[in-house]
Amino acid sequence: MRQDVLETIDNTKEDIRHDWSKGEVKALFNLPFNDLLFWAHSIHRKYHNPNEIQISTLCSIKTGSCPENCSYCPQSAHYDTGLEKESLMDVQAVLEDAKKAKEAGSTRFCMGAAWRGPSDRDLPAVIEMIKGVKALGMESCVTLGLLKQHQAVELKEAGLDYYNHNIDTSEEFYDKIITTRNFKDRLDTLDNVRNAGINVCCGGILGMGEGQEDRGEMLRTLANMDQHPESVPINQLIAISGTPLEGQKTIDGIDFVRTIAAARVMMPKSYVRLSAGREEMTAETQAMCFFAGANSMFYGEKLLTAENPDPKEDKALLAKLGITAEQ
Ligand code: SAM
Ligand code: DTB
Ligand code: SF4
Repeated sequence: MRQDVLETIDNTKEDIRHDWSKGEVKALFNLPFNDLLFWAHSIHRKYHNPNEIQISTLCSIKTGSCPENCSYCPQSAHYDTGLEKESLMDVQAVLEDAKKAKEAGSTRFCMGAAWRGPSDRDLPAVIEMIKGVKALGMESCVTLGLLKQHQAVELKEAGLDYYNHNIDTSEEFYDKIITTRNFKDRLDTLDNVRNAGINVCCGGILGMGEGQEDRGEMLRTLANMDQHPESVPINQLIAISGTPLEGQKTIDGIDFVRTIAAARVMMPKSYVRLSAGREEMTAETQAMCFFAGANSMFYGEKLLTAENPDPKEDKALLAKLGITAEQ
């Protein structure tokens, strides 16, 4: 590492750390782009195969009419986004989608529900879905909103592998985006998930009008947890018509890649997922994200309700880059 880089950041420390200071993270983001990319890619190669990525597929098991007011979300009942609301999907229909995802090469099936949190009477059906996905030989993931401790334990007993629950942004910026719950509510759920022994999937969204410092602080919250989230989804905002963020300008591609690189440096062993927003990204930006340390993505025509790139195009992109899907 170049001497002037060493002067701003003590990278003689261990790679896996939980004590990032605000100043260190700022300095990391302020590194010349090539220095940051070189560092991130070196860490990436040390802990992962740089030519392999993990593939997940999403399924919206309960769509729309969510009581929360997340400013980015098409599923919030607070905004008119023209989305058809639906009741909880039938277990068999979910498992048919999971089977198709497996046949297409996906190893993890992630089921999302537009709830503030599940009610105890919703859980038995979700548990059947988790068991069915496991029986297909896939990893299971659910994202159901705020979760109580006893609910997390029930999901673990059902065999759940991952729970997705994003902090979305920095604590400082949080109330500019959501006011129906606070940052601490999210952290409490993450504790409940961790205590139940479920793998944590937690990340955020870039391009909501936050600054570079907010991006750094979001990653600092994740990296300073006692255990890093096993999976860190980084979404680029999809500005949905009807939501308060509909007019938001797309984040600069270099700033996006910079954040992926910082996530890789700060959480060396985690899977960093290039998540929502790939539809609007060039192939070059995505390639740079993979170089910077992204090693997972959502595959399939749809995310939860929004469009994802055509699977054929994704296959062609990965083939062009010589990247294969992890089995
Ligand atoms: N209701 C649950 C919750 O909020 O945890 C689960 C589903 S929610 C749709 C999952 C995540 O999707 C959000 O935390 C957010 O990070 C991401 N997301 C939602 N809408 C998005 C958008 N328009 N652009 C980018 N990411 C989005
Ligand atoms: C995550 O971080 N991104 C995914 C998943 N976790 C659940 C969801 C993206 C949703 C994008 C908007 C939509 O499809 O409705
Ligand atoms: Fe509801 Fe989740 Fe959308 Fe927020 S992000 S409105 S909690 S579905």
